[in-house]
Amino acid sequence: MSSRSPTLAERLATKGRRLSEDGRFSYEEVQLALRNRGTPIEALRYEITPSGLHYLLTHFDMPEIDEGSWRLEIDGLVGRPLSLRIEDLKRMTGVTEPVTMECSGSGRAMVQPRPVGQPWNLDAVSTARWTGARLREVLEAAGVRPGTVDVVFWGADHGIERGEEHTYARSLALATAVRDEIILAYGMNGEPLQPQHGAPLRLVVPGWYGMASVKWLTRIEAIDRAFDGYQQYPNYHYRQTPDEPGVPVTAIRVRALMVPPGFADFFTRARVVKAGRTVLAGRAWSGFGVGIARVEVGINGIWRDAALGSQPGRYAWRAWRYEWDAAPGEYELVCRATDAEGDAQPVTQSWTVSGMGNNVVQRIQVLVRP
Ligand SMILES: Nc1nc2c(c(=O)[nH]1)N[C@H]1C(S)=C(S)[C@@H](COP(=O)(O)O)O[C@H]1N2
Ligand SMILES: [Mo]
Repeated sequence: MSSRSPTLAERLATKGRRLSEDGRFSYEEVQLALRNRGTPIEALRYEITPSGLHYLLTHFDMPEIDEGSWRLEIDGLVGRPLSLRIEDLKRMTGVTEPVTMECSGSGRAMVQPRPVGQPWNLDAVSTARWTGARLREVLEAAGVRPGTVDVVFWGADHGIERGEEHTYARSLALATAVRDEIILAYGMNGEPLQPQHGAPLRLVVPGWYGMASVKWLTRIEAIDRAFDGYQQYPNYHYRQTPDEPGVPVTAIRVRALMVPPGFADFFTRARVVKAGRTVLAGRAWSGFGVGIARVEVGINGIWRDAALGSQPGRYAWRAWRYEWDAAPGEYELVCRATDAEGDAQPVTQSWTVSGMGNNVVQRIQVLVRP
């Protein structure tokens, strides 16, 4: 039997997602982790994440866009196709909304066996104040025609993912696309949108996992069928086996995170806390604008309710805190959120082929010293 190593063309045509065989992180995963950074978990302190600390997830390269000649085309099943400049969008009714965005892959690095891909720990979540025009107003101006099923949002970035060459694009069903909260954003935290977050214009779909919020928008297309571009299908589906159709990834799943107390060990991130009164604090959120009903803190297996605090907007996270009288010893701290619809975070992790939607509780190892 002759064996030769695959050519580059063969490697680029490889489909499907691999599982890590030995649990070790590969060079490619480290490379992705460096390109797509998370928010340092202590930045949960800020109700609005400073822009430079907002997590990033870019599948391919940031595209090169000349903002002078850039246009947003609105076409397909519309009565009046439009070609808009940023100034045209700025003349429409402006909205600013704080939105918590989370990547559906957050938590993937903790899944066993681990699906190989962007190896997020728990750091792919941030909150920004997005400013822009309402998508609804733009769709009304273009006159979306009857028979429209999906509205497709085309980015400017192009590449190959698991053997499929495509331009990044996602769709929303028409009934979703016309919802008031969806923003065509040209501003972030009071400043112009930066290149890594999709300048000059991105979609922001509050309450959905981040993949829906298409960056570097160039075209909005109304079509008479369900869109089946790679990032819509097969990607972003929950599956137990690679061959099943799966369930689309949509709403952010309920989660609470805690700012790790005390100080860190550089390598393990384990914590050292001085005995006495210690404030445990963090933020909790859920998808589709569903509020947070409860946050519990587990201290070596004993659960207590945390106090809920401020929430800057319907689609943004909510603060919580708990005062812990820490006695010397070794602890595992856990936090768990329940939303207003009764969905609670699992204490043991779920598994999917893609490692998406893993909202298992965070666990922090703490040494309390006298
Ligand atoms: N055009 C385009 N839009 C995109 C992506 C992308 O790679 N290309 N990544 C998506 C994913 S998976 C996430 S989680 C969010 C991340 O947005 P951010 O990088 O501004 O935090 O953007 C989404 N929009
Ligand atoms: Mo994502």
